[in-house]
Amino acid sequence: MHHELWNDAAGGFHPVSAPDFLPEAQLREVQLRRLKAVVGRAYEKVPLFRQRLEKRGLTPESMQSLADIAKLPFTVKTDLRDTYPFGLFASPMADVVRLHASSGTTGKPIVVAYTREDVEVWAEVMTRTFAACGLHRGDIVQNAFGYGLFTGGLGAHYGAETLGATVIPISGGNTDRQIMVLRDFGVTAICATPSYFMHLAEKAMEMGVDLKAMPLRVGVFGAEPWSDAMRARIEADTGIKAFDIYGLSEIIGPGVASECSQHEGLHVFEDHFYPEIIDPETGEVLPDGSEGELVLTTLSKKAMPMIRYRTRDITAILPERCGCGRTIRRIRRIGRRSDDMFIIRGVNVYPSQVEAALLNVEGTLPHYQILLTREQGLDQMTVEVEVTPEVFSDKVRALEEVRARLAHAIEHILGIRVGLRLVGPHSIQRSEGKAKRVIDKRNG
Ligand code: DLL
Repeated sequence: MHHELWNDAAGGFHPVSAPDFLPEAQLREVQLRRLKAVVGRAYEKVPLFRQRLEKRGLTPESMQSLADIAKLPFTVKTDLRDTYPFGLFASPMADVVRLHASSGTTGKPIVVAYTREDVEVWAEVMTRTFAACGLHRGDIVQNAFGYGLFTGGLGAHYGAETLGATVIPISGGNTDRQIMVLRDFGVTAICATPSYFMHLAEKAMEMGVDLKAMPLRVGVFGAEPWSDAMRARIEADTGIKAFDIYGLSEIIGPGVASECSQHEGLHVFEDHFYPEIIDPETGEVLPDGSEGELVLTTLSKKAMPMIRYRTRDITAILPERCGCGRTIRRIRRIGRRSDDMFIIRGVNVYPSQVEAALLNVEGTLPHYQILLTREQGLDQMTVEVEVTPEVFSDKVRALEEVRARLAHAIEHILGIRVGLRLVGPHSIQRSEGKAKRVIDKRNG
């Protein structure tokens, strides 16, 4: 990798992102070549995968076209748990230069591995991510993704450095110090979970630090769902442009997909990660444009190839060509996972629906939690949401007005009435990383 290849401050065509602009036929050729190689590698090195192929009478030679990928078995999260910690590695430990882990909610974490080459590919896709978000050499990037076993911090770090930007590896948390650094170091871009950035922006406002008057121009946000309403709030409150980036540990970490200047879906770096959309019930591959579960195959990973990994994230591949000129396909922003739905009185509810309803009501702050309880055998849902100091201090009238509007907005979207608790600013616990939106106390 050579520095002069990366972005310059002038913008325009960036050699760094050249793979984003490959003619389609060439892109498909690259994908097929890499698919054959990765299936060969997994077959040779990963017993679980070999057994599954043999069961179906498949060999790596069965991959004659990209469509043949649909013959391959899926990989799911429990495969990682069942082979904990290193059972799916395709490289000897001597070639593994990095491990990360994702905690998950129950039991053992899942462990993921990288060879030196994998780390380079990761830096490349994160560089392409930042380029798509309009960053370049000369930018000063405050990296508030957590450093550690979480992939966010180090993934963004290598990408920003490779781009030639200046990285401040501040990690998450210690909000007062974040604000001091942001102001004193002339930060132009920040990476964080959107919920943590909202918290930071709010704190800055309280401290009398006007983010709109700072050089801060771009926010690179991901690792959790955030609605368009949340984006609108962030941009209006801080004067920055907010970009959505997507990824998951099992595939590489951040760097799987990124928005571009158009903000109309996220480009998948599909020369490295092959996307499919399936019907989550039947497993059948759906045509571009249909909504379903995103399935990803790593095309170049060495230490831990993932074949048809079921992400549980619900989205669609957008078939149209993007206005930015990139030829790599886009996915729609991810609002929900197939496993974060809950059922209240027979109605299917996704947290993202609640968020959309809340944020459209004036006087609310983008900090909320959904509480699920069971009272006398009946499921209850209570939405706890913060309101602005003005609403909160004006105890009765304003509060009642906001409550009525919220109740209406939620009933309009969900079709049911839910409990509401309006609380003052800072009442809901803040996270340095992913926000916890749903607290389910129904069992135990
Ligand atoms: O969250 C990697 C990452 C770090 C992505 C920093 C973006 C920025 P995990 O901890 O393994 O990895 O969690 C992956 O988080 O399957 C999605 O459900 C969710 N997720 C990640 N990005 C987004 C996003 C990282 N932009 C899981 N929108 C994924 C919605 C997201 N959900």
